[in-house]
Amino acid sequence: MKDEKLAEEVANLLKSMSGKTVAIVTHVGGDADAVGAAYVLKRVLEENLGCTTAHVHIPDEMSAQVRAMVNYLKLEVKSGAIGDVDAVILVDIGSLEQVAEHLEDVMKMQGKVYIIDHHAPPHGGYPQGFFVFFSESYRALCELVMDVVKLMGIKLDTLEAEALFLGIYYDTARLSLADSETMANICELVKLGINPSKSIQSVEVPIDISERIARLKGAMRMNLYRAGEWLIATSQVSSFQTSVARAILSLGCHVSIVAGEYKNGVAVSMRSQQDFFAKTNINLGKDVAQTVGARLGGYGGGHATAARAYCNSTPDEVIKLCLNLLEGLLGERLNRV
Ligand SMILES: [Mn+2]
Repeated sequence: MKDEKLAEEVANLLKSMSGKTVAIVTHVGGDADAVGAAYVLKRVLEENLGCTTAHVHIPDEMSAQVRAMVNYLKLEVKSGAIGDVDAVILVDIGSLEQVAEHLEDVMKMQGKVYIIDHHAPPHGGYPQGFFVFFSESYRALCELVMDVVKLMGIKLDTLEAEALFLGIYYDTARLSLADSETMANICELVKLGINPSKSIQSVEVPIDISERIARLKGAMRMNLYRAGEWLIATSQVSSFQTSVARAILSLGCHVSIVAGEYKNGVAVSMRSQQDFFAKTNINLGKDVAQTVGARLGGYGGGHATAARAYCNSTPDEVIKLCLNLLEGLLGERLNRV
C-alpha cells in the first residue's frame, strides 16, 4: 500500500459515518477518477457501513465522458443544493473553489467537512474545521479508495471494480504512468470479473464536432517558444481549453498552455510531458497554476503535469504570466520559434 496509515484513517472516517446522512462532492464537472471514487464510497457507506444515505453531487456541468460513466454505473447524481446533511466528503477536489456552486453550503458545514484527495492542498491550506486526508503518492484517488476497501475487508462487486479501474486507467493517462503496484491493483480488479476493454468502450464517446473544431483552431493559433531543449506552445480558444492543451501536447511540445474566456473571467489549462517534469522538477499545479490563479484574482491547482487555473484577467495576460513564470523556473529566456 502506498500510504497504509492514510488508508486506515480514511477507513475509520468512513466507519464513523454510520447512521448519518452524507453528501459526497467531486470537483467541477467530475472526471473518471472522481466519479469512480465517489461511486464506490457511496456504495460502501450505504451497503456496508450503515450510512443512512450518501448523495453524490457533481458541481457545474458534466462532460460527455463523465455523463457516459455516470449512466453506465447507474449512479444517481443529485442536482441542486447539498441540503441538510451530517457530513460533507469532498473527493479529488484539489482546491475549495472546485465545489463551485456548493461553496456557500460547504462553508456553512465547517467542522463536518472531510477532504479525501490525492492533490496537494492549496497554498494557504483549507479553512479551519476542514479535515484533510490526502497523499500525493497515489496517482489516482481510486487507488486510495481501493486500499481503504481492502483494509476494511469489503469485497467489491464487478461494477464497483469497474468504477475503480476506470478512475485508475484515466488518472494514470491510460496506465502510462502506472507503477508496478498500480498494475498489481489492476490485476486484482480484473480478478473481480472486469473486462477492461468493455469498461473503456462504455465510457469512450465520440468527440463532438465543436470540440474537434476547438482543437484544430487551437493548433492554427499556436505560438511556439523554445528555451534550451524545451518547447512550449501556447494558444487561445473560447472553449475546450483542456482538450486543446492535451491535443497540442500530443503534437510534440513539452509544455502546452491554452487560455480562453470562461464565464466572467479566463480559464487556462496546461499540460506537460512526464520527462519535462522529471528533468526540471517544474510542477504545473503548484508552481504555475496556483500562482497564476492567486496573482490574477482567481485560483488554480492540479498535478505536476496537468493543471488548470481560473483568473480575473484576459487570455493574453494569463498566458504572459505563465510564460514569465516558466522562464523564471527554467532560468532561461524563452525565444519565439
Ligand atoms: Mn484524480
